[in-house]
Amino acid sequence: MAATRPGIDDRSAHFIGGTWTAPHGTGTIAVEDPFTEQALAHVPAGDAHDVDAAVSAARAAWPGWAVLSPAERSAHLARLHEELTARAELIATTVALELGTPMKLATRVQAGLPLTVLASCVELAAAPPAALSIKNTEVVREPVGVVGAITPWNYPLHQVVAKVAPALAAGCTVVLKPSELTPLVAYVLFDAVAAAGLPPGVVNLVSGTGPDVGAAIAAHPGVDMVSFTGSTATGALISHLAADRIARVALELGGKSANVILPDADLAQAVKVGVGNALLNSGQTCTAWTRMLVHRDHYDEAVSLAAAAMTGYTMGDPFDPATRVGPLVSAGQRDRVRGFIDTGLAEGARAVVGGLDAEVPPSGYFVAPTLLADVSPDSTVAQEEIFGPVLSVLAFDDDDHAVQIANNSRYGLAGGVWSGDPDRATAVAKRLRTGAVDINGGAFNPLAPFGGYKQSGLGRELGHFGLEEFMQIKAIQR
Ligand code: TXE
Repeated sequence: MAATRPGIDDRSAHFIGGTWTAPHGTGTIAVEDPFTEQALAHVPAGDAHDVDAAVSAARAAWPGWAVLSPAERSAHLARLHEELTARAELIATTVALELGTPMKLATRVQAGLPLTVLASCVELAAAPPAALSIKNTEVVREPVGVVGAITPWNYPLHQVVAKVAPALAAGCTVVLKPSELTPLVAYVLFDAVAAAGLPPGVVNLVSGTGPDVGAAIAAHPGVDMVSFTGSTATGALISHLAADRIARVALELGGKSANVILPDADLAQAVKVGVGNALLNSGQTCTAWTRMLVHRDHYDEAVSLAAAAMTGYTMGDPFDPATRVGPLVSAGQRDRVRGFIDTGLAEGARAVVGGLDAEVPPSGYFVAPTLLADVSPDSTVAQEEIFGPVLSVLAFDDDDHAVQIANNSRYGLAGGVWSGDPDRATAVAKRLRTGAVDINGGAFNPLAPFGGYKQSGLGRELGHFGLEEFMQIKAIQR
């Protein structure tokens, strides 16, 4: 029996200066449901005029927002948290519809994570970093100003909240452009913004494409800082636009994380968690452990364990409770991922599970969970961010070799280390050139800094470090 699927309304306005505002032009964007492959709803295709209006509103609101006390800004964010919490179920269904995340995961992560992060920003806003005295100098922090936030589709509300909430907490005002593939959940956030009564202009939404609206935000002289999450190629483009006027940029980009399973680890547990991590959100996760590194002596056993674990990940309708893997976000993303699998096989990898001929549901942009063995560290599938349900298993000979393979990447976002010996695990973790490492599975901490080394980005999000990205440092000499 087919699962019941809720409907969703069209949206016809941007949110500028505290009110729903008609777009300058008449163009619209059809948002697709990646499971039904049908249009779900329409949103405005904004342009540079809309961006101008939103930046003016944010600039006008900034002085009043910046002079509020930390307690006042925290109280505003607490009201927003209440309003967003009241919409938790709507957030989960909206993301299940526009992205295809299975409902259980949509509830726990797509709705749960942004609420946790927003709650952490209520606290951060109330207690900003204290002034520091250095001899005759008082060092104080001030908000950067107007922030342009450009976000992707894979965790469409989390990525928005991880920018908007700390920016507001720091005393900045914001112009947001969500991904045109998944803009509908951002509209749920702005319903909450309107209901919470945030001062007009403090946070603004302009819906549209990257080249039309994103680029106009990144190039706008009234935007003091651009905070971007997305592909490394688009991140570089945005940096160039911002560089022309020396605007600050924060970039959260791609990843190719290694999950290093040392020979003294609990292999069954490490492989099971590793497979789950790689398949989370159909593999559309920047921190995904897409390279499983296993000691050569345990390689065959690890591949069999991973294969057994992977066959339990059932594909299907995100609204069917039995579904553990949803479709990819778009036909383009599905084709891109299939292209990588094709290249991987051509370069000598072996598909132990899944692959290009595996059966997938008749409707929806599915790629079957795929386990690639005999993957060489320099091959395309071991180097490029695939952003789909594809896990590669690689062999190493000793700890040094594992570290060398793990660091053989232009990315440096995250990683995992598994070992029965805490000192050995920590020693390896410290040698990985990445912004984060989880030992034996770790646990998510919303106050821990998040960000990348190398081409995975610039700056940090979340917690105290994330808050400080949105602040200037001033020295007052006496
Ligand atoms: O990302 P884009 P795409 C990676 C992942 C994925 C690949 C392509 O590997 O397969 O990127 O995804 C806006 N000026 N990640 O093409 O283009 C765009 O509208 C200004 C990793 O969807 O980077 C959207 O809001 N903005 C990643 C945002 O950039 C522009 C998450 C991201 O889209 C623009 C997503 C332009 N010229 C993809 N062009 C992660 N780090 O989590 C596009 N945009």
